[in-house]
Amino acid sequence: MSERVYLGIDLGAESGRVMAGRFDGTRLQLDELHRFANGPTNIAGTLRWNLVGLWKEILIGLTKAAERYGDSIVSVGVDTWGVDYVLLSKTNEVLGIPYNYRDTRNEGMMNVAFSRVPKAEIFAQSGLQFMEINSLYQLLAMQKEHPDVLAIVDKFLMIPDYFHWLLCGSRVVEFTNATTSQCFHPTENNWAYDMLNKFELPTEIFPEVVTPGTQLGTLRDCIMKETGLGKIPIVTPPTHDTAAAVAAVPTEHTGKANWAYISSGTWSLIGVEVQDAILTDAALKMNVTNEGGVDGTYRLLKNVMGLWLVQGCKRAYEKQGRVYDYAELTMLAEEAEPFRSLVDPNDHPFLHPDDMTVALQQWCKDHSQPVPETPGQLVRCALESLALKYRNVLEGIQELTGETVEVIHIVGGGSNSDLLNQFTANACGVPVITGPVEATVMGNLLIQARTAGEVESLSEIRKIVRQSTESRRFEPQNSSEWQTAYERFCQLLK
Ligand code: LRH
Repeated sequence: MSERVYLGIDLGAESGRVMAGRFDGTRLQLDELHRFANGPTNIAGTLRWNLVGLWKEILIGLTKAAERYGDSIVSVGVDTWGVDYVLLSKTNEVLGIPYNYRDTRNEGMMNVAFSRVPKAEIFAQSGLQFMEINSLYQLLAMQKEHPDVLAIVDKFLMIPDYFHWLLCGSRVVEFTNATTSQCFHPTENNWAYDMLNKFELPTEIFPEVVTPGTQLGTLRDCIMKETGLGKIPIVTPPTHDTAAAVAAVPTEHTGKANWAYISSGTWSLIGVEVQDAILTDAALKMNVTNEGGVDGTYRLLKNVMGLWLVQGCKRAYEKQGRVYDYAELTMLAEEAEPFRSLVDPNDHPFLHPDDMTVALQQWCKDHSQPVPETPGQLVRCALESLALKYRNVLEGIQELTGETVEVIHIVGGGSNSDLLNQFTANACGVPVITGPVEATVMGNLLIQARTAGEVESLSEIRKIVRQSTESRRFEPQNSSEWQTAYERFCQLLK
């Protein structure tokens, strides 16, 4: 079969890329066409996304795609992080500069929400873990601070949906990302209208929800002209990056929750794939989430703060003029004393501190532990704490499903950290299989290939990923030291 090319626009909180996937029917090979930086911009003390800047970079990437692959290009689709959104007026003007989920307007909004609709009811109608970053609390903050803007909103789109609108004019929300909003009902397969009404949010702004793999339209004429691309279809992938990554986990298991995944990057999303959302009291108590996946599956998972902790340390040192790359920080961590100090990575002070090193140090001080001083001590503290948190989350998830996890697949950029891979195997006591680093993009592209009729099923997608990439295996070591550390860690969790 001749090669066909799919384009994936993959935006992360730190960087974005336009990627091409060349598919020969058996293997998918990736080409990075254009990479660019991303991050929040401070606008009068608030954190916003520069979507116009990102769009400009995307157009550069699409132009390169047209130059390199021309008529072989089959379709294009966008994935990004979850929870954030764009509001459109009736005439498609963007209302307000879209917020970044770490903006402080969300602080305290969960408690405001619980005073209006009981927590258990919100969980029953959304199936989501309670995090102040969720779109629901962002919308409630907006209802409080900018009711005038909310009053003229015509459509709520999530970030990837907005880029799909830019590409082809569609005004729909894709299912997997809709489920990150905490506004989507986990069993009715529609927006949680009853709950939204109770919050007096305008329910008519929530558009039609489409499943991953839907063709949304074809490229706007003006973009064909600007980039040199043809009238290609816009096909929505699982637009939530984590959903796309989970679709591309190279597991051979099907149907059972006996394998876990960690989609590892700025966040670590750790969980299992289940066939239906788990909405029990125990799930509510554990504060786990049911996010939508491909083919009606659910991702029963929890957000762990992830490599954000290390990225924050790196940034803090840079501000002081001390520049380290990740390899150096990892080497220093490897040399540092084990289990000197541990933190709960999900504690609020780590969500958006001014200086991550100070936040980690303060936490250790507050919990009567030795204060990590050197870069090695700080990064070791972060990585060991992440691995221990993974175990803690997995124990809860196994209780909920009643199934034992036999292997953990780590995918995404974080799977490049061998130290964290080994710590994860040690802490959790099961083998870890790593890769692909590019799971999100692969999930994005292979769902497009399925829409084009080149791939049949989710298990075939995973087989193609196995055929296209190498994985590595880490066996658990030092089990008694990690057991002692875990007992100490559990004492530190609130
Ligand atoms: C990871 C991610 C995660 C969300 C967060 C906002 O990139 O999509 O799944 O919770 O960003």
